Amino acid sequence: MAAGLVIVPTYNERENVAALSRDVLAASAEVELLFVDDASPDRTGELLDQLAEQEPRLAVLHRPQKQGLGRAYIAGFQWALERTYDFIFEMDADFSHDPQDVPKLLAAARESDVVLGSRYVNGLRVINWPLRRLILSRMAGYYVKWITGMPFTDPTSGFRCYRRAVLESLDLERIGSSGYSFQIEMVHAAWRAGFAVAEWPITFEERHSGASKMGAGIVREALWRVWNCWFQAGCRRRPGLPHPRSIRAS
Ligand SMILES: Nc1nc2c(ncn2[C@@H]2O[C@H](COP(=O)(O)OP(=O)(O)OP(=O)(O)O)[C@@H](O)[C@H]2O)c(=O)[nH]1
Ligand SMILES: [Mg+2]
Repeated sequence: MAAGLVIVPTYNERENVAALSRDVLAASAEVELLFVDDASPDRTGELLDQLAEQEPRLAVLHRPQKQGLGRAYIAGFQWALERTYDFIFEMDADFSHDPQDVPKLLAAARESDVVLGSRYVNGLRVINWPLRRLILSRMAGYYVKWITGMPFTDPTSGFRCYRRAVLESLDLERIGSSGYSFQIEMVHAAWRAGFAVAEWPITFEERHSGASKMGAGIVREALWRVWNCWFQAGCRRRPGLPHPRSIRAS
């Protein structure tokens, strides 16, 4: 079995999945792919089943209804932990994340517990995004830093890699977010537990095709979830002591 599993949640991504899976699997021989589809009305799930029949490095998890990105990832993480993968990635289906970055994140994850693909570390690398999306994303980063104390520039990034020990150690059932704030909650849980989190520069591009699922509800959820993170951390704004299973402890 490969060292890494790239988990890609999908909802109406029919135009993207074939090319994405081809490019990710070609970019790194060390990873396999898991798509988690929430019964997409455009029948992305059926197409994925056809792709999986032809490609042994590709698997599909079907869920009966749309339950948000967070729930899809938790199901994907559990699937990964039932197998032997050491590095577990999150990645969007819409080509906002460059498949060529997968081996780079994997290399960085060998030196850290969590690697966040960051659009804003050492400069700004976002292509074709409307200004209001960019402002929202940057504001989210500052808001998270201000409330939780986490020093990362891009805590909402959806392109990242976790070392297996991190996902095994966190109580995944306690991660309550369904939308974007899932990304914030996950990195906060790892940081608070004392895992080493690194940021790795990535270039992010507006989706090539298909529609965004971003909406006001996702922003509202993130606004209060960040306060909830802080509260659950005992109102502390510091990282935890190094976790015994952290790479720093070995
Ligand atoms: N399984 C599943 N996947 C989802 C759900 N919502 C979003 N996704 C997937 O999560 C990834 C990110 O969603 P996007 O719609 O690209 O959201 P976004 O990146 O914030 O929006 P854009 O920047 O406009 O693309 C994509 O691969 C989506 O197909 C969901 O409820 N269930
Ligand atoms: Mg997107």
